[in-house]
Amino acid sequence: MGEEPSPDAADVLEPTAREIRREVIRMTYVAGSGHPGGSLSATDLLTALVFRELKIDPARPDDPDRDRLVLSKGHAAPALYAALALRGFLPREELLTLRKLGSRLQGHVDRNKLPFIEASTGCLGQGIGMAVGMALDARLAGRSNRVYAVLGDGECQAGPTWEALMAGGHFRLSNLVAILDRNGLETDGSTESIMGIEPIADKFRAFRYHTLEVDGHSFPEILRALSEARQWKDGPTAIVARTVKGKGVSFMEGQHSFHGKPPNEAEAKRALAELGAPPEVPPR
Ligand SMILES: Cc1ncc(C[n+]2csc(CCOP(=O)(O)OP(=O)(O)O)c2C)c(N)n1
Ligand SMILES: [Mg+2]
Repeated sequence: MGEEPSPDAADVLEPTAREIRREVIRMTYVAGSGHPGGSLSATDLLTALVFRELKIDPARPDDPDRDRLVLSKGHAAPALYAALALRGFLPREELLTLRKLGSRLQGHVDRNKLPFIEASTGCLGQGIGMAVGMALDARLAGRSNRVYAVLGDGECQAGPTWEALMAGGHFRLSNLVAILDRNGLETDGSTESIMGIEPIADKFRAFRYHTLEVDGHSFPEILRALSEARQWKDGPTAIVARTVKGKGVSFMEGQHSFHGKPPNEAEAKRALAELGAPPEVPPR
């Protein structure tokens, strides 16, 4: 149902995603804290959104008709900051101020600090509720903008998520897309060993979401699903994106230990080399 993405979509987006991943490594290394694992798993999803799907314009951050993105898993802030910087919403040099006192780049996204951060998140389980409110608001105001929420799979263990999702289904919010970063891991291990969320796609379906499952690192699959969501008029869409925590850095992939731990100097240099950059880290 979704239109085929242009054949060059991956060729264009992959170098951008790689650049975002490099920035995630540099930022968390210099900050000495932060969440590289869940930033790297969400990078391709955020790249597809920020560079292709969303109707947003750095020159008009307050445009009421802009699409809204809610990073419900707000700890993946480094990936969103890097994507927004590369898209022209903030100076690239500012990225290295992540988590510094007085910086606009807080450890979790803050809507009062930066353009196009639509909701302050980080307290898991709250973002989808705000996204549902934004989608309802758009409908009531007669605007055609769309609302996208990116959730974590550990986050889905938080109860408010389900009340909000239920409202989205009940009100048949076809302008709402919930995207699940299904990396299988949370802070201390696998979601299924801590508090299982499967069968997660069936749960979304039961909550009246048109539910699609994709490889969250395949741009053609992500873009096709987003296109299908745009065409689906009979309620909200959920996209379950299978991802790898730490994607792109061999020693972080599939490791929950890098959930909230930055790379040390040697690790950062190795990660940058794997991501095709000179193995040089900025001064701390
Ligand atoms: C309400 C709440 N409880 C606990 C935390 C601490 N916390 C931060 S990230 C995280 C794990 C989230 O796992 P997941 O959603 O799977 O994130 P991802 O794997 O995408 O990084 C937890 C428990 C929090 N931010 N908010
Ligand atoms: Mg997870």
